[in-house]
Amino acid sequence: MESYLHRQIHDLLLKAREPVFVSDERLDGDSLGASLALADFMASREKIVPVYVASVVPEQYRRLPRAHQCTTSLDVFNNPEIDLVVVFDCSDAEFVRSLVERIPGNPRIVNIDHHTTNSRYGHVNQVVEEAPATAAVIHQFFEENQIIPSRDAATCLLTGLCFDTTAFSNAATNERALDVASKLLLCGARVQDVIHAMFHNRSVSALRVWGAALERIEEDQAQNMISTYLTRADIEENHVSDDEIDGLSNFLNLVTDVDTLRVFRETADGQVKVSMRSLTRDVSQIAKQNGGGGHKRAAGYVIPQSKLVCGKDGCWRVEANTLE
Ligand SMILES: [Mn+2]
Repeated sequence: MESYLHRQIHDLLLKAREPVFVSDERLDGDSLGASLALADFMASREKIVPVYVASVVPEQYRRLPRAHQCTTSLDVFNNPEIDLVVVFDCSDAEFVRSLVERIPGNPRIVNIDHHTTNSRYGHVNQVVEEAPATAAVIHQFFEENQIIPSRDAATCLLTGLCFDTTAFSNAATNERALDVASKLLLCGARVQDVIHAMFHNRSVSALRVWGAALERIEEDQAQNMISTYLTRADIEENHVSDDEIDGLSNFLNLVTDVDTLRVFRETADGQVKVSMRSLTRDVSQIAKQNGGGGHKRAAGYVIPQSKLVCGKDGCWRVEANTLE
């Protein structure tokens, strides 16, 4: 089935007159790397495809090949000629629907992903749950269609793979991840560019904010779980962006010896975002029950209209935001 779908997607891409690519709403190394690698393939076929991103490309990814093709402008959908929309690494059907309904025509939707919570919202759904990253699914697309990725495409795919596996260290790292990585290296993927994008991008201020989070870790020994908290004040007083805070849960997952961890963080729009990582629990179920999504071992959700409060006992909790 996967092979058939990869050939079908290849046909759709080559026949499309006005394709548009869409990266997941929560832009990360995988959603971006996967979409830019396929944008590179399209460029090799003389087609420059716009890649819609919901927020500006974070600084560390701006040097990725084809990053200049990303746009945050919703005007890109206001084109009746659009006949194909390819969505990368996105399990949120509602986000895709809100974008597609802006298109005056009736395009085909191709959904390429690896999240277990993906609802298969496309006309064509290439959702490979065992894949360590959407970038690995795109690599499979290249192989099935006998296309050798360019050096640029291989660099984008290796970025996605390294991001989702936290450089081959987390639970998503399977044999397939290492196999794909070795093939990408043979295609000339620039490892140093990938390492730079992944690790060499935290400011001292961001580390201070991480420090606050490390200091507040609460341990629940019975549950073999730790939790920590970051408020808006932590983030804003240190003048760091949300992009710089991302990665804290992956970092904790890399270095702690506990089974499960949760990072609670207040967002700019008055919600609390919860990121979870676990070695043995299926946290995607918890995320799903709370309206979020993700993978078995890495998932998250948001608690609407809420804030974080530290009680007199020194313990943090989530409280409903009341109108002041
Ligand atoms: Mn991914």
